[in-house]
Amino acid sequence: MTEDDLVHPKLKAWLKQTIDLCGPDHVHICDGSPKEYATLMETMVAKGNAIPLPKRPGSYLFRSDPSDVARVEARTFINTRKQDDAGPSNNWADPDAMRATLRDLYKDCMKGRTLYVIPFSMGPLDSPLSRIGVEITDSPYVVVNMHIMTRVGTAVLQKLGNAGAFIPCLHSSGKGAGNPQWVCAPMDQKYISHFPEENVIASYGSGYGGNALLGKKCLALRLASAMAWREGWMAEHMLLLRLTSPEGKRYHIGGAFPSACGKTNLAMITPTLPGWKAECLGDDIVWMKPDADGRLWALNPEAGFFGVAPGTSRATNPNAMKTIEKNTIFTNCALTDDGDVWWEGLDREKPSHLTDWQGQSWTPDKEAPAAHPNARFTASATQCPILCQDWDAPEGVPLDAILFGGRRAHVAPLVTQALNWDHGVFLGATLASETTAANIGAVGKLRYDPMAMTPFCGYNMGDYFQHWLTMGDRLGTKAPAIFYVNWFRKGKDGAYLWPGYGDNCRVLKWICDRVDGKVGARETPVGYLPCANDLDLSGLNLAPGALDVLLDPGLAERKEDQPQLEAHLARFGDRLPQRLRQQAAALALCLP
Ligand code: GTP
Ligand code: SPV
Ligand code: MN
Repeated sequence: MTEDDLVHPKLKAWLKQTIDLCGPDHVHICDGSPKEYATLMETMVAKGNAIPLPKRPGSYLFRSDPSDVARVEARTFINTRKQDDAGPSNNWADPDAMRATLRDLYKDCMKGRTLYVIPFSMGPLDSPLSRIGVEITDSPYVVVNMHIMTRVGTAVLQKLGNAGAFIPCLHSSGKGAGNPQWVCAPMDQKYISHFPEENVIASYGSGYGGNALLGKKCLALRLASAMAWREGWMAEHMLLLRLTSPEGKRYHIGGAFPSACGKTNLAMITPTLPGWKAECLGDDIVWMKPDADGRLWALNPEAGFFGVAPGTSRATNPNAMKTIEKNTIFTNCALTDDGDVWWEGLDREKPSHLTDWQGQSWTPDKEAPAAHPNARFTASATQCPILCQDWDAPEGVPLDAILFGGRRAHVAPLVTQALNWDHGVFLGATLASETTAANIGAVGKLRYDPMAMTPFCGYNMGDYFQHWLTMGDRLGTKAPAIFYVNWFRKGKDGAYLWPGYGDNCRVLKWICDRVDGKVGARETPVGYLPCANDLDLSGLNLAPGALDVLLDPGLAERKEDQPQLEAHLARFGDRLPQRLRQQAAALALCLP
């Protein structure tokens, strides 16, 4: 297929304009076929960009430039006409000024390269919730990743016809001659730019993950959250799973945790409690819409997993390990001498010799990790052994519970249930978590990350809070129950108090039983907490005293946190809903 075969006048015009601006040598319209994927991989192997992994059929390792290893929140922009509409949690730029800046950068940026046109759908093609995007990129690495992460190809163009709506997503790795293995621009020239008022994305200068695979965070979260606000649905940074009890009752649970805080792991959980069965529907993004009866239906718009490699092992996440046995793209993992990938926390002894993520010889005496902490795998959802058969049902699945959670060494208990929807929104709005390597910046620093959406909300977060409240009003008694979880509480010795992973099903069981009104809890100012004997801890050996800490509402510590919490909420000024002010005031009154 060539440009001339395109029948959509708007798409054709945008492509022509982009060719004129970026000046590529060739143009390739992607059909999404396995042959296209294989050909691109062969070319990248020939150039030394992709390293075939003989131990894993159809799998390849890529190494990024050492400066381009994660999302770049500091270079991510929401361009609205009024700055206040982007809100205090986003970097803002005037749309016209941003367009001018980008035009200069994009000018002839694809000289000597091929321009790829990727028609893709977020969500199954037959779903009313789905949205179509077209990504133009000069990175073949992006093309192969998009093949896995989204639904790419000719069927998408057919659905578009000659008048269908699509979201233009322009990406270039940037001019820089620098690293022949991985092109990218210097930090101050990277722009991950969003125009929510026009539904346009423009990304320049980074080839990594969410900066470059524009269907993911840029479309399915930043633009989609703004669309959802305008149109009465929700786009959230959530995993989605189905849990079936020993009695055969199904529960659908969505969970919003910040980046690298456990969504993929919970989405693929292997429950340690006998009789409980988990099935994965999605690990990063959920789109949700209420039906006429007031139930909230949830759908994963992606088609693959772009998961954190370090920490993934047969012990912690056997389902992910099976998912990535073949046909997987690995980025910034270490390479073993016999041609397999390796990372810190993999269920094996440290090899005596590796090639690290930067291509250097590595031995265990080295201090630096062999894999980058944000090393990732890209694998098709269909390879997950516990993928739920309804994962691509066009209407989604009805949601029973929503979890918020983060990485918090102190304060936050193992689990609390919100007292009601408003209180749940308050728990989400005050989610605090220690930062991770998923963004370029400080790691381990506590920050407020409302609903795990700080980097992904495409509009004023005060309005976003109001949207959550409004959705609750609409859902009424059918609204999912809201919980706050923390797998990461630490003891005095700095070790995790809770085993996590498969044992998190003990918390999920309590959650399901709460949804059914079957199990006890005690009411505290921060929500309903299980009493020790409300949790099924059979067969678990917690350290002495650990449970007391895990189930402590942490009121004294919260008192210390109160000034920061108030400052966090105050940032949203008069866009902070009155109902959340009331929640904060109610909590303050209850603290010692
Ligand atoms: P993004 O893809 O960045 O959005 O991350 P995510 O939320 O999907 O996080 P993921 O499940 O990949 O987990 C990130 C890291 O946290 C990995 O190193 C995991 O091993 C670790 N982790 C996940 N769940 C648990 C848990 O229950 N307990 C502990 N201690 N660590 C966990
Ligand atoms: C995250 O950072 O939340 C991710 C990885 O899921 S990325 O796609 O790079 O955003
Ligand atoms: Mn994520």
